[in-house]
Amino acid sequence: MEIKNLIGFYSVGVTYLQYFCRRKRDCLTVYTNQFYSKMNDNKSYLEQMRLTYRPKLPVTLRCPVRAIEGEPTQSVADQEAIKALFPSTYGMPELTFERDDSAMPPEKPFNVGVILSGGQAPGGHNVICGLYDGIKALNKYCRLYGFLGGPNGLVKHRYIELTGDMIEEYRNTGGFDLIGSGRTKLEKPEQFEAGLEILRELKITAVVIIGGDDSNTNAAVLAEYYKAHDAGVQIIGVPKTIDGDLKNEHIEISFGFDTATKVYSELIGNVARDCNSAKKYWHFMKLMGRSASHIALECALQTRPNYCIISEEVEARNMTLHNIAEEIADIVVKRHDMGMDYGTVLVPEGIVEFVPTMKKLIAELNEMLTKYPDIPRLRDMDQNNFVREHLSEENRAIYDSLPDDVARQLTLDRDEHGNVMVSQIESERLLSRMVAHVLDMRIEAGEIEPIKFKTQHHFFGYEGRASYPSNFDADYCYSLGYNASHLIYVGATGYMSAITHLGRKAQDWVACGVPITMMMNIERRAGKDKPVIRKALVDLEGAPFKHFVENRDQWALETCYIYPGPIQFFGPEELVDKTSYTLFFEQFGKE
Ligand code: FBP
Repeated sequence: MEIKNLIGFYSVGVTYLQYFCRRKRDCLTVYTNQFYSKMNDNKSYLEQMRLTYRPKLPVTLRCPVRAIEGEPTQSVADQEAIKALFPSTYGMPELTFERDDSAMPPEKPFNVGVILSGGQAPGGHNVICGLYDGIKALNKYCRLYGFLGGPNGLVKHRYIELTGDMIEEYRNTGGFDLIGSGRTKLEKPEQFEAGLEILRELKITAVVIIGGDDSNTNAAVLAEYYKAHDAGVQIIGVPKTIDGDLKNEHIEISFGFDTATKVYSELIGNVARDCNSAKKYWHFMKLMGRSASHIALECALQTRPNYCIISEEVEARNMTLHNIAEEIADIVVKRHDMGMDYGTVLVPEGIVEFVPTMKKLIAELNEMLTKYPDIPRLRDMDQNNFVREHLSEENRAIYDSLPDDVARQLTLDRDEHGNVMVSQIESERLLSRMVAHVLDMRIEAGEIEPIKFKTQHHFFGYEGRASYPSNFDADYCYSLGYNASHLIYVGATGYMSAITHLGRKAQDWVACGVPITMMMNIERRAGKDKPVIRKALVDLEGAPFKHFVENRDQWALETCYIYPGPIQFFGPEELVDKTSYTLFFEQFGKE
C-alpha cells in the first residue's frame, strides 16, 4: 500500500473516531443535562417524582355523601366508668357514608386545625394533604391551620396557615416536618381553655388530631370537654403509629405500620444476606414497637429469621429472660452441629415489659418514679441504693440480677403518658449476653463442645418512621385525611376517621367514623387509673401468628432467609401496592 493511501485511511479513521467521541459526549451531556434540569437544589429526583403521585381514593369518598348512623355503642370494657367520664360523647353511633347527590355543600366556609402527635409515622403529610383537598372540595374558601410541634402548639398558640403551595411540596413525602410533632398530653382544663382562645381567634371549628392510642385518648378527652362546654369545636382523631397496636374491629391497621415494617424488613434482609455470606456472626436485631410485637411478627413473616421473640407469647408462656436465652442457645447449638455458626434473631423493643417478672418490677418502678420523680437524676450508686431500698424483696432480687446498664435504663424518665422509653433499653445486647452465658455454662458442664458465638447488634427504629410512605400508606393516609373532612362536614366530634376493607383495592375501601370512647377502657398509668384506648396486642390465635408458628422450626434450623429489598414505587401493581402479611393474613386467613 502506498504511503498516501495509508495517510488517507488514517485521517478518515481519526475523523470517525472524533465524530463518534463527540456524539457520545453530546449524548452524555444531553442525558446529564436532562437529569440535572430535573433536579432541583433542594429535592432528590425521587422526591420530585413522588410529588406527582396521585393517591388512590375509595369511590365512597369521591362523591357528595350523607352519614348513616348505626346502633349506639359501648366501650370495650369498664362501661360505667367510661360513661361517667365521657357523659357527652359516650354511646354515639358508628357512622358510615352513603352517596347522596342531593347533599348540599356547606353554606359558609369553615376553618380547620390539624395536629401531628407522638412518634413519626410514614404518611402523616398525606393525611394533611387529604384533609386539605377534602375541605377545599367542600368550599374553596375553607382554611387549614397546622399547630406546630404537636398538641403543645395548640396550648401555646404556635401555628401556621397551610396554603396550597405548601401542601404541594409535601405530597407523598415521609416525616412530620411540615408542622412537627410532640408528645404533650392534653388533660387539663387550663390547656383546653388556652386552646379554645386561639381556636376562636382563628375561627377554627374543627381540629384533627393525628396520633396513636395516647394521642387519640387526648382527642376523646378534648372532644368531651368542648362538647360539654358548648365550645362549637369538633375533634376528629386519625389512627397513626408504626407500632400497629391501634387497631380493633373497625381500625384495621394504623398508618405507618406498612411502610415501617417494609423498611425494617429490607434492612433485616440485607443483614441476613451479609450473615449468610460471611457465615461468622449471630445478628441480634432489636425492632421498634413500644409494647406489642406486631412489627417483629410482620418482619419475621417477611424475612424468615432463625428466631423471633413475640412478647405476647413470652407473657402467655410465663417465660423468664433466662428461658428465652435457653431457647436461642438450643438453636445456636443445633446450627453449630450442622456447621452454621451464624444466624439472625429479632427482638421486639417492648420485650422487657412482657416478661412477667420484669413486668412486676417495672410496675413497682413506675409507682416509685411517680412518687420520687428525681430518681433518674441521682448519681449511679445513689440511684442504685435508693431504688434497692424502696423495692419489695421479690422485685429487688430481679433488679439485682440485671446488668447495671439495663437496671439504669429501667429507671429513666417515663414519657408524658407514663410509658417506659423502651427504645433506650438495649434488650438485644442483654439477650445476646445471656445466650453467651448459657453457652458458657453448658461448655463448662461438658454438655457441649466449645462453640464460636460471635455477635453483632442492631437497632432498627428511627430508620423506618420518616421514610417515604409506601403506596399503601400514601393512599390510606390520603383517604383518612379526606374522610376526616367528611366527618367534619356531617358535624361529628369525638370520632376517629376509619377506612375499612383495606385488603381490597383502594377504590373499594369503605370510609366510616368510629366513636373513640368505644375503644376505651381503664388502665393504670403513672400511678393512677386512667381512661385510655385499649392497645391491640398480637393475637396468639390470629392467622399471622399461627402462620409464624407453623414455620418457625424450619426457619430456625435451615437458612430460609428472604431478602425483600427496598420499597418499590414504580412497576406492576403486585409489587407497588402489596400490603403487609399481617393485614393479608388477618383479612384472608392464609397465603
Ligand atoms: P407513637 O406511639 O407515638 O406512634 O410512637 C411509637 C414509637 O415509635 C415507639 O415505637 C417507640 O418506642 C417510641 O415511639 C419512641 O419514642 P421517641 O420518639 O420519643 O424516642
